[in-house]
Amino acid sequence: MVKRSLTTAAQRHGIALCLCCIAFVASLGFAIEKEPLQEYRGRRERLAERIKGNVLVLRAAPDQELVKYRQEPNFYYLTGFDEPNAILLLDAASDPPQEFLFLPERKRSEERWTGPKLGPGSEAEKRTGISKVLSTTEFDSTLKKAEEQAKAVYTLKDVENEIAYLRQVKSATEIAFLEKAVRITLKGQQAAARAIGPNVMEYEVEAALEYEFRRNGAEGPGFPSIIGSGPFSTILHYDKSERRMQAADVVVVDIGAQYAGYSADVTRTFPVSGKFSPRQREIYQIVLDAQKLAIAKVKPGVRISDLHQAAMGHIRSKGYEKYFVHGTSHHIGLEVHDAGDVSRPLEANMVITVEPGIYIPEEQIGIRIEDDVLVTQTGHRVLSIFPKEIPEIEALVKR
Ligand SMILES: [Mn+2]
Repeated sequence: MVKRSLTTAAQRHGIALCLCCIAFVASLGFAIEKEPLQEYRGRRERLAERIKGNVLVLRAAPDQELVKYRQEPNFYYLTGFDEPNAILLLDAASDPPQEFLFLPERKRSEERWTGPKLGPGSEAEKRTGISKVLSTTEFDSTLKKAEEQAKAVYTLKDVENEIAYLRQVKSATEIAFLEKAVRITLKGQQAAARAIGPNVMEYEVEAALEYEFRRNGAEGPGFPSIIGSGPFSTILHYDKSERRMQAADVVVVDIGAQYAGYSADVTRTFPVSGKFSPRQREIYQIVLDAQKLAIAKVKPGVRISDLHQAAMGHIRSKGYEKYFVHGTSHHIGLEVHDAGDVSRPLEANMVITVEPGIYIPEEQIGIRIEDDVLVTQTGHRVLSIFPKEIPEIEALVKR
């Protein structure tokens, strides 16, 4: 029984302090890792430079009930702010440019459902590093004032390419987040290999690897896990995981953990029995050699189309051109198929996948091998160091 009447003022004070502590911990201690605030500020400054004379209005993703909140990636990239219904106003018509973040006023009754939110004011200014954090009720009048001297008012659509250009080259912290996402993904691959076997359901493999994701601190999969065996090994984005694996199958495991908002993307193809058939080995080796040729090409100045030509050239020379039906590379980052112009030559600190594949539906053989590769000043560094030679892959399944 709660003896409310016996609570002294001092105790009430203590309880209030205690609740404050919980709120404090909830808002700081358990938040996902962020980059240093000056990193986000630097991006806003670079963007302001690119849209000089104009005003930009960017809106955060709205809240949805019973759906895990995901901030709009461009908004997150510029602010590191992951709560709904905020508005960023970048006034690049002023000299120097000014920036405002507008937040809804806190509503204590709603916070019973949502947990504490950041409201306008000095605490938000400190936590976001944005110099003015005002109430959303002040947005209209602030915009009106900024508009007076601006050439145009831009929205996300107008600046998407500008932001994508910045997003393609990763900061040191972004690379660290991606490395962590990759490390967790590799634990998932290991768990997948352990779980694979004849008569096992694909969803058991999915459960085993996603368990590793979460218990190692990932937010979850960055995209629906692909565990495709037998005929489904040839379906590129099969994500149902409903099939019972058969001893003669290969199984494509294309997965990526998301850490601090950043998603890895690593694929291995395993023989369900622990041993490839001669025909599966033959195809596997072609894909592996093609992948190695493409990875060897990665360095600043090279284009993704050059990597594709390297992989495709090898696959074509073996007569399987028509079975290689997708691109070889894409950028990864806040989105697993990250934003940006794919024809832009590679630069240091970009992170891409290299993932050729051969898919022969009439033989129910699909093989894809995918690694995540950091472009360095002089060449590249493979982030996803994980077995991929035939004997190694077989040994992983046999355990
Ligand atoms: Mn991929």
